[in-house]
Amino acid sequence: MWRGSARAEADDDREELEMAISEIEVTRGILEGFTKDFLGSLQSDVAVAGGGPAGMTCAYYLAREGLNVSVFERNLHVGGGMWGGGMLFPRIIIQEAARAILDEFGVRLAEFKDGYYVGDSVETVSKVTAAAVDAGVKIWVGVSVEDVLIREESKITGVVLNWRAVELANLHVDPLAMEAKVVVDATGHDADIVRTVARKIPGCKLNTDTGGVVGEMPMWAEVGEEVIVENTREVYPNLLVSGMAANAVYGSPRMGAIFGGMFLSGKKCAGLAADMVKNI
Ligand code: 48F
Repeated sequence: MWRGSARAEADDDREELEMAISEIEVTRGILEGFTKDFLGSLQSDVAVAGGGPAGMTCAYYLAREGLNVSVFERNLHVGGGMWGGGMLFPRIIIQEAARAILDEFGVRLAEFKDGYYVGDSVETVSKVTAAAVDAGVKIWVGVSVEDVLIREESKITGVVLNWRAVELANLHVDPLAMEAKVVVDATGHDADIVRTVARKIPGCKLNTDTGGVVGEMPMWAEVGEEVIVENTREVYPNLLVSGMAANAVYGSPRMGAIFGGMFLSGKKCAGLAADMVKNI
């Protein structure tokens, strides 16, 4: 019965497919669609570097408030460290404190021990991504944030972008730039953007105990999760740090495949960024 109706539908689809197809129109659609969206993001409220759990959560809450927010992800997919779960077992662990955020994304979690929940990595990435896109986040994949825009008063005013493919091929190609009132470093363990700022701005003093990037400590999940929200801060004028990058910058431990802190950090970061945008 089902197979029969599926076949009938497939026949209908095939008939509908019988139209003249122009490669030029395919090309036009891609270029025009991309250019329109790219121009719409040229002067945004918040630019988020990194599309892992922290960056995507941050972007989602900002877009939900009606802000213009872009996520730049150097891979061809968002999700960061979620896909691989723990040691390639595609499951992530969430603790009670972060459950409400995952519920908001519609991710199904199973409690396997008091306060510990397990979620499917693929489902989590997919639903977080869908929620972010539906909220209005613009996601740019295959794009690396290679630098920041800086102005006299030592403020970060945007991001400098290039294709990841250009980076990998080691080609000498000058980048393009996008303006943003606030930039978020959600690049994970590398804390790529904060490190770039520390390296390139003469006499740069970050808002850390040492004035520089302290560096990540070895794994201690309980402490890492406890301090990550506090570490989610403005580390340099107009530059916030979220997720594992926050622990790396402030010298706190990593935590492995427990992800609650990443979502909580992303949500806190959205609140900080929204306040900063309002006050600019
Ligand atoms: O690594 P990632 O998932 O960071 P996160 O959101 O979450 C950390 C967890 O995945 C895990 C953990 C759980 O306890 O410790 O590691 O803090 O996502 C960071 C994303 O940033 C991208 C990178 O490809 C990854 O998807 N990224 C890194 N540098 C750049 C970048 C860059 N310069 N430009 C664009 N994307």
